[in-house]
Amino acid sequence: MLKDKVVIKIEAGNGGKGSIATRNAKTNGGNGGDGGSVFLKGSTHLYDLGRFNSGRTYKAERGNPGLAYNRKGTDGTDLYIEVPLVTEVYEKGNLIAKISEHGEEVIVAKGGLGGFGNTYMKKHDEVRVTDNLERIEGEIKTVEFVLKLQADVIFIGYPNAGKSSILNALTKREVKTAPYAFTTLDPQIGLMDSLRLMDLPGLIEGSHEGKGVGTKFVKHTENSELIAHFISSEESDPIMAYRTMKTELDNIDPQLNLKKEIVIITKTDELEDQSEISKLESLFINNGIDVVSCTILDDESVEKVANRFHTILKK
Ligand SMILES: Nc1nc2c(ncn2[C@@H]2O[C@H](COP(=O)(O)OP(=O)(O)OP(=O)(O)O)[C@@H](O)[C@H]2O)c(=O)[nH]1
Ligand SMILES: [Mg+2]
Repeated sequence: MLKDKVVIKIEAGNGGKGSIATRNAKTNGGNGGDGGSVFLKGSTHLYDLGRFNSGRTYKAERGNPGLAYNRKGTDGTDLYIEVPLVTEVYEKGNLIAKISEHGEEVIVAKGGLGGFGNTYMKKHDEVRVTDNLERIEGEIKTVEFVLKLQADVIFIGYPNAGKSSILNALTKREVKTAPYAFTTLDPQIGLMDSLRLMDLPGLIEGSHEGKGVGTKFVKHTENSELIAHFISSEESDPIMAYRTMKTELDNIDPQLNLKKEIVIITKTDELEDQSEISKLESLFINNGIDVVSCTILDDESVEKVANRFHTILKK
């Protein structure tokens, strides 16, 4: 199952203690190093929160103590945790961070500062001598990550229509494909240049009532712009198949039918007579519906699909 929620603990490093070096009766201790902070970093290479174990603690390094001869202790290394897009971070129910871009870095727990060594203290009268060993503790938080998948194009269609096969052909994904219904059980994101494509589990009449694998995934379709309706050229009545799907979408969430759309006729290699392709396409064109046909066996036809996505979304 798609892991879209997880609760973990994050701990920034404590600052290192300041030193009161006394060698040769000289008071020349250095400051402690600063503790490492915890950052989240957005990555398009991750697709869910599966790598996080609920309850695990993710720690940045502590700062090291100050040293003699006024040497500062080394700083603790920051911890960078890669998260998929878009990850929202909640602490006690409040949204404290949202990571929406690849490479975006957000600090979620600050490392503590190192304590003052006595060399520093001598120069700064305002600092009380008793402060010298003190260090500041790093922040510790229990946070919830909530994944909100986002895509520009969502793939809708009956099971077995060829959605995942096209996702794989257009992106670097290797989503499982198989000649039976409901191979895909969770939304799958793939990146095609700057476009994010989302392959969804197959829909059937009655999905909105929980038939098949249901429609739990629909919450991830909110921000998408374009619906790609996948219809196999093996369908006996492609227009009817399309209309049935539109009605199903209305029942699931009427917003879905307000998005831009394109029909993708798949598996054209299965047609005995290739002139059937343009006949199938005109069925849709005559109804004012944008259409493109393809087969995963012909790279050029897959390229055509990619170009249409780019043209429609102008990206
Ligand atoms: N001949 C041919 N077979 C295809 C083509 N595209 C997909 N297939 C096959 O059709 C079957 C179903 O493909 P999938 O990509 O798994 O279909 P899906 O729409 O993702 O199916 P679900 O995940 O069940 O909704 C697989 O056996 C594919 O190998 C195509 O262009 N030509
Ligand atoms: Mg699939």
